[in-house]
Amino acid sequence: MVANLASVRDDFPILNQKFPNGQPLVYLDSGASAQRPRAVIDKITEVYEQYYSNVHRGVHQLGDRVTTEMEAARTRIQSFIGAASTEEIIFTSGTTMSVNMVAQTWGRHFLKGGDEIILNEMEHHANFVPWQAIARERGAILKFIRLTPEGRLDLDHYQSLLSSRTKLVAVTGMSNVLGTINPIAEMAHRAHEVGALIFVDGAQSVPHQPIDVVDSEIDFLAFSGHKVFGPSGIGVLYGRRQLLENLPPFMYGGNMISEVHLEESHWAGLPARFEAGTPPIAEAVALGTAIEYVTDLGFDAIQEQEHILGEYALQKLGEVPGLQIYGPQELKQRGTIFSFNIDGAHPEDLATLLDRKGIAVRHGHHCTMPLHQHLNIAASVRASLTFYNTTEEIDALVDAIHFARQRLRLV
Ligand code: 7TS
Repeated sequence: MVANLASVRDDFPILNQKFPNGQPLVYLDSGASAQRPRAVIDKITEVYEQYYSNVHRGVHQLGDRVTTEMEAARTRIQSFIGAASTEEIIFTSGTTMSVNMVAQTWGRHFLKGGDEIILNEMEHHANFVPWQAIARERGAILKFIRLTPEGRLDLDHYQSLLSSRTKLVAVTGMSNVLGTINPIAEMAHRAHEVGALIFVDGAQSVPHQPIDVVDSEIDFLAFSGHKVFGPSGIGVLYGRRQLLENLPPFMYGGNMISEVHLEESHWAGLPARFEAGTPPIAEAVALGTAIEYVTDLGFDAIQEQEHILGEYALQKLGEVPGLQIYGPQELKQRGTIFSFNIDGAHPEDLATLLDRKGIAVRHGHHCTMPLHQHLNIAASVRASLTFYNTTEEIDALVDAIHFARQRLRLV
């Protein structure tokens, strides 16, 4: 591990456990949900033990303190993603809600029949189905950027799809299956040249790469707390202020209004207009702690460690007979998400046998059915790594794969 990450595993209590059979946990499923450091767990306890109450309501001291803490989290998130203002940071329940929020507000308000939305087959269903649904409702048309054989977006094809009919490009920063890192700034620039907006699904990219929404010209960005070492049930929607100001509310109720009369109501300003009801309070506060943790580690150190892991995983997995890794084979175009199949092995059998050795991986379609259809496979096994993983864990994965191959009589 790189120097300043040497003790990082000790920050994550769950990682240092052994199963009843004595096997240590090898957690290779951070793409589904990452683990959280002690600081985040402690922060949640601190909220509940010391100042829990509702936010943005009473004048009492607890309410004041918890509101200050939640707004401090918002400020941290703002500077973490380079947003111009805290008013552009909306707490949601996660990426899925963030996408639905924009699809249901922007989409319903601005999309007309014949307008086009550009998607692609590597998107997670969360950044796919909401657009499909609103497009159908509004009579808009979906266009799909072709994937290259190695699982990257074909940018020439993207360019050919862009026109004055394009209203939105929805794209993931990093594929949750192929690991592909998409050229967001370049894509945003091209979208803006035809007057379209770009919606970036940062669920997988935000935990691994620095992002600057202003420099990269991102209009909307979504990400989830639980994948960025924070709590589940909380996430973020970033929207450029001018866009958010022109959107109708998503949900109606408390906190999002300025005045309510019997026949009509008026909406609060940003970000409250999009935060109806009581939010996940401790989760929002602790998301700020998770962001602080990542910021303190620094993306230089995180990426250095992930580079070591990525090179090692590509090499070691590549040596396993009959194993095919999907997505770019070169690390500079991908993150540390490795989905694979082994000739003759069913992914579920493989994942089950790996679990016997204490290895936690995911199998299935990973909520990317169009991608699996494109790859002509029903399912895959996925090992997703992050900075707290080690090369020893990759060795353990490979050993367990050999064990599975024997059990499945592939050797
Ligand atoms: N977008 C991407 C790229 C994702 O990987 C996921 C979750 C989501 C959106 C949805 O995030 P949520 O927090 O709202 O659920 N991906 C995965 C996964 O790959 N395995 O489990 C969840």
